[in-house]
Formats: sequence, structure tokens, C-alpha cells
Amino acid sequence: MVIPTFNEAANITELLRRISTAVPPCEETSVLFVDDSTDDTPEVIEKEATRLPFKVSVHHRATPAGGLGGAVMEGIARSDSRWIVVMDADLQHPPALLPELIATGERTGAELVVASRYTGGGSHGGLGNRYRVLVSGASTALAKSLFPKLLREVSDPMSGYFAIRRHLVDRAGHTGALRPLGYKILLELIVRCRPRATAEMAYDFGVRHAGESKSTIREGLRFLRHLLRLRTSGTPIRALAFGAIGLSGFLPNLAVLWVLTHRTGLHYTAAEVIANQAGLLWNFVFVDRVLYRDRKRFRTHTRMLSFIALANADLVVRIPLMVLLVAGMGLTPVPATAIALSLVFALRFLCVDRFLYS
Ligand SMILES: Nc1nc2c(ncn2[C@@H]2O[C@H](COP(=O)(O)OP(=O)(O)OP(=O)(O)O)[C@@H](O)[C@H]2O)c(=O)[nH]1
Ligand SMILES: [Mg+2]
Repeated sequence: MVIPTFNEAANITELLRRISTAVPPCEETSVLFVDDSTDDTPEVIEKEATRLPFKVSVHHRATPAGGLGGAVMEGIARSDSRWIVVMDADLQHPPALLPELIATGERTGAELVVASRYTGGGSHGGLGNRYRVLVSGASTALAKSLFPKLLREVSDPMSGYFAIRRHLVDRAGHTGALRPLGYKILLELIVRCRPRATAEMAYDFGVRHAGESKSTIREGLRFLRHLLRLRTSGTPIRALAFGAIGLSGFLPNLAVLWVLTHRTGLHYTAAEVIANQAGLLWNFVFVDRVLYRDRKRFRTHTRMLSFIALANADLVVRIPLMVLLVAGMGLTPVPATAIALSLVFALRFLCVDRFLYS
């Protein structure tokens, strides 16, 4: 079991008591707490550990890299058992379900078993107020609509309670390849590891036993970023998004062109050179801040200047390429332009995608 903890001292004793009632005492069972607490949670765990018939250890992290998601990943990387169960420490996830989670996986051959609030018999009462219910429902629907195939069999992709086979995690290459942002570790695991078979078990998401919730609006925003990152992790989708951002750059380009030609009387060719830069800056902001937000490799001004240089080089390369296609290969101007545009776009995308961002 991998249990992330952040100031959960008041829950540990009861949690471990319920785990020990649920699981048969055996050598194969072990509980690893990955702790980022500023209270005495690790001390409480160590004290309780001596009383239990299975191994309980705590890994306290001096620097809480990656928050909850980072903690779970570190726990998974440190464990070597065939099944890994991830659960919260606040008893919203009933430990009584533990044996059945793994038994279900063994029985069905599933690589992942998700404890679900949203499948027949499950409930999400512990979410508390209407607002949390709405946010949880909306984020589940959003995730499912972005990954309809992968999440077809998963009714609760936001669940923090699941059992996963070790070999499935290994399929992602190494655990360092898994970089969940914020709370939604399961989503990261499903998208990156692609389980061949998944099972679900209904459960009642209870109320927090003690202590305070750490989920915040900031976590919600991180979740949206995480979704975006997962969705754009395939090159074709990134190319599509890159193209869409490029198209949206027409707006500032045309707006600036209009202002310069109508208000300053600048010649339209000079105005377009300037307006083009406005479009490029617009593109840069979206590419840099949204699409490649987590893939930055160079400093801001290096990225910006390289991006703009690449985009301007685009024009310089495209015209001779068109001439070559028309005069050299006998194409008419329209297909020649289409080919030149596509080639130069692909080249620019690859330069940005492979060199400017990692
Ligand atoms: N190691 C680690 N654990 C964390 C961190 N943030 C939260 N946790 C743990 O992750 C689990 C889930 O956090 P909760 O605050 O219960 O989040 P939640 O269940 O979405 O919110 P509530 O429904 O209000 O309880 C708990 O066991 C927390 O102690 C963190 O930054 N590091
Ligand atoms: Mg909780």
C-alpha cells in the first residue's frame, strides 16, 4: 500500500487499525507512507508501526517534490510488490475494501482495479457540499470526454483509491516518465500506461475522519493543466494545436495591419511586416504558456527570439520553394503554395517541438 500523507497525524492510528482488521497478517503486506507533513505524522506512524503484524514504513520527504502526485509516484517507485494499492490517509477510502480490490484484479485478470464512487452501489457522500459534488462530476465528465476510449470502462477516473499491477507501471518505461500534476494520479497512470483490462468496485466515499482537507481551487487549476498536458502528449495532437494557435494569430495580425494602414498611413507592405510580428508574439504566448508550458528548455528571451526567427525564416524559405515548385517542376501556383505551406509548417513545428522545447 502506498499512502500519501500531509499532516494526517490524527488519522494514522485509526487508519492502521482498520487496515490490520481488513488484511490478513502476512509477510507480503506492507504499507509505505510517503509523507510531506509539517506535523508529527511520521512519528505517529513509527510508533504505531511497532504494534502491527505487517511492515509499516514512512518515507518523509524533506522537499515535497510534485506534492501529492509526486509522493504517490515516489511510493510506487519504492515498492516492489506485484500489486500496489494507493489510498488516502483520511479514511475517506474504506480499508475494508483492500482484499477485495486485489482479489477482483486476480479474478478478472485486470491490470488495474479502481474503487469507484460512480458505479452501481457506490456513493460520493463524503464530498460534502454541492459545490464539490459539481466540481467532481464536471471534472469526471471532462476527463471522460477528452479520453473517451481510454476511460470507457472507468466511471471514476478521479478516484484516489485503486490497485495497480506493478508490471503496468513498468510499462511506462520508468516511474520518472510519470509526472502527475496535482491530485489526479490515476488519470496519469491510465493515459501513460494504458491498461489492457480494467475492473471497478463500487464504494462509499466517506467523510474525512479527522484533520483538514488539502484540496483547493489551485489544485483544480492544476488538474486542468494536467488534462491539457496529457491530451497534447501525442505529436499529432500537438501539431494540430500548434496549427490552431497559428491560425488564431491572423486576428492580431489583421487588427494591427488595419490600425497601421488606417491610422498612421504606413504603406501596407511595411505595415504587414510589423503586423506579422504582432501575430507571431500572440502565437508565441499561447505556444509557450499553454502548449509547451511544461517543456521549457531555454530562457524566455531565447525561446521568444528563436520562435520569431523561425517564423520569419518561414517566409524566406517558402517563396523560393514555391518558385522551385512552379518554375522547376511545372506546378500551378495554388498546389505549389499548398505544398510549400505544408512543408514549411511541418518543418517549423518540428523545429519548435524537437529543439526549442523538450
Ligand atoms: N505526501 C503528500 N500527501 C498529500 C499532499 N496533499 C495531500 N496529501 C494527502 O493526500 C490524501 C488526499 O488529500 P485530501 O486533502 O484528503 O484530498 P481530498 O480527499 O481530495 O479532499 P477531502 O475530500 O476534502 O478530504 C490525504 O491522505 C492527504 O494527506 C502532499 O502535498 N503530499
Ligand atoms: Mg480526503
